[in-house]
Amino acid sequence: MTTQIKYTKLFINNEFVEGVNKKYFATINPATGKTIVDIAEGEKEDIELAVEAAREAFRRKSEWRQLSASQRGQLINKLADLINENKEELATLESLDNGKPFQNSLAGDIPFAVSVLKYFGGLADKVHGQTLPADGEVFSLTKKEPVGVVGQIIPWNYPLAMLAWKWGPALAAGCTLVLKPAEQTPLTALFAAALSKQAGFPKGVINVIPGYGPTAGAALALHQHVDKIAFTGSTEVGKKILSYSAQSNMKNVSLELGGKSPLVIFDDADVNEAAQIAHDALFSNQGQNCCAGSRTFVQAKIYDEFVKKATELAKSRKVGDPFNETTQQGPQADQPSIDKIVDLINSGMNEGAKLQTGGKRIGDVGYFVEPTVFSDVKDNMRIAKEEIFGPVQSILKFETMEEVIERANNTDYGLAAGVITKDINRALEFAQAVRAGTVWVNTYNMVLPQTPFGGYKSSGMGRELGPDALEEYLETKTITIMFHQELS
Ligand code: TXE
Repeated sequence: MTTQIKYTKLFINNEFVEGVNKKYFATINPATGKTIVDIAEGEKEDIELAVEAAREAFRRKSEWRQLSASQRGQLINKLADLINENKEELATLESLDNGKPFQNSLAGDIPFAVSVLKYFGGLADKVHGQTLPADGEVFSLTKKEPVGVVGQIIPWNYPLAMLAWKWGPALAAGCTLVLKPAEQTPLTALFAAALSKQAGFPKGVINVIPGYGPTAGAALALHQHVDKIAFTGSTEVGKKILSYSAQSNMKNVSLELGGKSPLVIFDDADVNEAAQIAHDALFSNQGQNCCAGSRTFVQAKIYDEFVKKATELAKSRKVGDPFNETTQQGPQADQPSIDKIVDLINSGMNEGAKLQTGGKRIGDVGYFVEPTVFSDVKDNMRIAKEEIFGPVQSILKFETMEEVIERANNTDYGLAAGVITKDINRALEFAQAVRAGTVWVNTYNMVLPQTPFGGYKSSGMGRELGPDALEEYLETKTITIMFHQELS
């Protein structure tokens, strides 16, 4: 697939510019391992310039600050429309850079980004405070205000969708922002930056600095003049982000981190349907999904039949060129991902899980892995505890509700969970007992613009999407006015 790459530089103040240190880094096509194009590398000095631009754009009485809330909403909607108009090109860039099947980018990631931006465009003029029955001769009210200059650091698994999750609520709230895309996947973020200028966002409101985590990312999270940092990525780096906040200016932090989400299948479920849901829950997006159903718990009575179906589904999964229409699974994101996945597969075999299918890297061109299924997985095995972030399904057996609730919750993570059953009481009992930010019943991976998404425990803090996401970008100001009532 050849496509012209139009945007390769840093985006500051509505202009594409070279980095201060004139450095470049290669963005790689994971299907071939070859360089797509060299991208300008942002470092601390560039973060300084971008934050300065965002601060200027946030200044009192700036063009951005003088827009009405509904005008901000219209700009966000305009950006969403432009993304939609350019969906073929954006989907091509996304699949080239990330490796996900083109059809998934075109029918999934890009429209999802559009609908998320539209949702927040619509919310922009529905942000309001309260009047409060405060004690004394006062009239008290609250006002919601933008938190200020926001730093946003995103991963490579859903590059444009993650951007929309971050930009939508920040812009609706009235913030200005500096985004650092993942070093593996900067292309669609730079294209979106160009579209934001076309949509009419004033200069400095949106800035995009491609670069590496420990340099550009850390400089953003450590910056004294960044009022809030929003991060999606590994739990390990999430911990660093919290400490960067503490080391600098105590900026607000929201984190969307890893998971080891349980999907529980009771024995009254239709086995074929359940196996398909569980397959999609794990294998979609090459298994690179923070809420992947990566612990498949199946009740004893249907366990053997389920394992058989799950194995058949994995065996029939078509792996290959992301631009081939029949491809269901493209390459993994990069070499470190492959190394981690292969290491965890080997640990599963060494620790005694039963390999039903897959288990190896495919060839040595690009980063492809066989769809892999393990049965007889035990809770203490690494494949049941660690986030694999690859096409590896781990199937565990359980007997009772009490047992499965305890085992499902026996993890440091708490991002999502699922339950499949025809019995509403079972579904509700599990949904209430599981410690996770999202619970799906008889479905999985239904992440929607309108519904809050985020983690319990080490899966993060704060919520994205839905009305809750706006709160992450707002401060509450209380105004109390003294007044004396005339007594008649
Ligand atoms: O993540 P990182 P990686 C998990 C998943 C995956 C593992 C490693 O298990 O296998 O993390 O992936 C930036 N200061 N998830 O290494 O390093 C980095 O440049 C500031 C789950 O890609 O966390 C990128 O933009 N920023 C996850 C972003 O953080 C730093 C999605 C994510 O990279 C930084 C991705 C630093 N010191 C991975 N170091 C999910 N929740 O969906 C790195 N970054």
